Amino acid sequence: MDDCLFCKIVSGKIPSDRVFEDEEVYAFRDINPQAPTHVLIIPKRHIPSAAALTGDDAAVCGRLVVVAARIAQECGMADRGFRLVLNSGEDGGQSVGHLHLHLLGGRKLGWPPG
Ligand code: DGP
Repeated sequence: MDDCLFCKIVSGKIPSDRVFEDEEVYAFRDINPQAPTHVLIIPKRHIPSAAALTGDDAAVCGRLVVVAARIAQECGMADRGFRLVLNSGEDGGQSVGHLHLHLLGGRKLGWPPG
């Protein structure tokens, strides 16, 4: 997708602070961190949102979660805990139209979300 911000990050047209990359998944630090550790884990293939997911996306979605857990372990957050967030659509607070899983940790997180 030529006009997608996160596709441009995956292709390197827009710089990012990369944390992890494989054939399917890219992870990078959020530009506006909401916690001491705030990483976005995204599929390299353009998927607009959680609302657009189909059965064909099951494997890559599982991969996003596994990569997030691995990053959490590497950042030393596995014992104290962390949060995975997937915002979808306007009411869900999604501001970038490319599926992304937030990994947040390094502080006590409040609940419920705003
Ligand atoms: P959401 O609101 O769930 O759609 O989250 C989008 C996140 O993307 C938000 O936390 C800020 C982050 N973000 C937006 N633009 C950029 C960017 O250019 N670089 C990086 N690293 N993060 C971005």
